[in-house]
Amino acid sequence: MNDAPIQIRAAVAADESAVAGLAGELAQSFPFSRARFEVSYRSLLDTEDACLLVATDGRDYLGYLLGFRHLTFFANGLVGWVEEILVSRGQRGLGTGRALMTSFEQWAAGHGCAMVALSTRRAAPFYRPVTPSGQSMSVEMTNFGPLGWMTDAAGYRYEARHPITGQPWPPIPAVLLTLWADVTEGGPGPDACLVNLYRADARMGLHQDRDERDFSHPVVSVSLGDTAIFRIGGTERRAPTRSFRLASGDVCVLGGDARLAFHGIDRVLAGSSALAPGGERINLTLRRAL
Ligand code: MD3
Ligand code: FE
Repeated sequence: MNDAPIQIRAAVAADESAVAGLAGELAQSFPFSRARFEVSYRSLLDTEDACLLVATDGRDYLGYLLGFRHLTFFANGLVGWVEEILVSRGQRGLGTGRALMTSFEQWAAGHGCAMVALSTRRAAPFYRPVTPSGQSMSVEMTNFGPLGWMTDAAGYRYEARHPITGQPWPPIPAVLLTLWADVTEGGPGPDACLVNLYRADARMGLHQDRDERDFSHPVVSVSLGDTAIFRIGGTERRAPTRSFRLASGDVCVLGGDARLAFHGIDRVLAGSSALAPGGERINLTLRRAL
């Protein structure tokens, strides 16, 4: 293990073989062709609107990023687009991907781009869950982590796979694991992270979170995008409730007596944040399911 700092730089001709090795790791939809790679690599190095970055630790190649800038109507001009980003197996979770993205964001900003976007084709898509009573929820959901919360006709539970794609949930992002460690008092880390998406008129009725095995572990919630009107009461449904606003960036730790409190989202104030254009709120809840 080499813990030399990660270096990001523009790729040069001499990086060709190393990048070919990495690109072969990423290829899934099309069989990798070394001959075609060579032609593309050389052409990309001479393309003004292309940005090819390599990450190294001074000894090994850790990953690469291939991005472009192009004109659009929706952003009134140039946007940056990440076409390919790969961190070598065995080098993941160490910040290389973040460093590549940060460098590309700097390149894009310096080349007149209004924003940077990337494809999430293999990410776990949001879906609309159905309650055991057959009601479709207004909140859309997906999960990160070894386990994800879900509901369907068979009931509320944690599952290892996405109910629509059958794929394992993507890993919990490292920043969220760090956040959990920072705001909780030791104990095991989260094994599930429910992601709730509130678009126009979505809400969540008053409920308790009790599908986890051990209620002594807290739930940590992160709110992003539009502000929500959050309601929380006592451990009995009929107990009085109080309302709070949950704004973008707010983090709540629900532990102790609050862990089994009834709570819900009455409504979302559309347009209160510019984070998610078009009026959206995302809430992430980190949990220990097992
Ligand atoms: C209080 N989510 O996913 S987050 C949920 O904003 C959920 O999407 C809401 O309730 C949302 O189950 C509220 C704040 C929160 C999360 C978990 C709690 C409050 C909680 C668990 C126990 C008590
Ligand atoms: Fe809840």
